[in-house]
Amino acid sequence: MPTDLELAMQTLIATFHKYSGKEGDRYKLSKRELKDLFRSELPCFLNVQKDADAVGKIMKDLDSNDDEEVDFHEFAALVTSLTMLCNDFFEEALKKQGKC
Ligand SMILES: [Ca+2]
Ligand SMILES: [Ca+2]
Repeated sequence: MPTDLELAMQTLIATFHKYSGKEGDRYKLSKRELKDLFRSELPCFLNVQKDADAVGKIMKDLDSNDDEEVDFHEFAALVTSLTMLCNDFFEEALKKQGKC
C-alpha cells in the first residue's frame, strides 16, 4: 500500500505522461500538450493569467534547454515552484488564524 507521498509522486509522473504522450516526443510536452495539461489539471492557475499567450510564456520560462518542449525535469521544476507558493499561502493562512 503506497503512502500519501508515494501516491503524490506516482500521480505527478502519471499526469505528465498522460499529456506528453499525445503527440510528437512521448516523453516531452509540446506547447499544445502543455496547454491541455494546464486547462485540465491546473484550471485555476490559467484563469488568473489574463494574458492570451500565457501558456507560451510559461513554456518559454520552463524550457531551460531551449528545445521548445517541456521534459519531466522542467515540468517538475514548475510543480515544485507552485507547490512552494501554495505552502507559503497555507502557512500565512495558518498564522493569521493563530494556529502556527
Ligand atoms: Ca509529446
Ligand atoms: Ca525543454
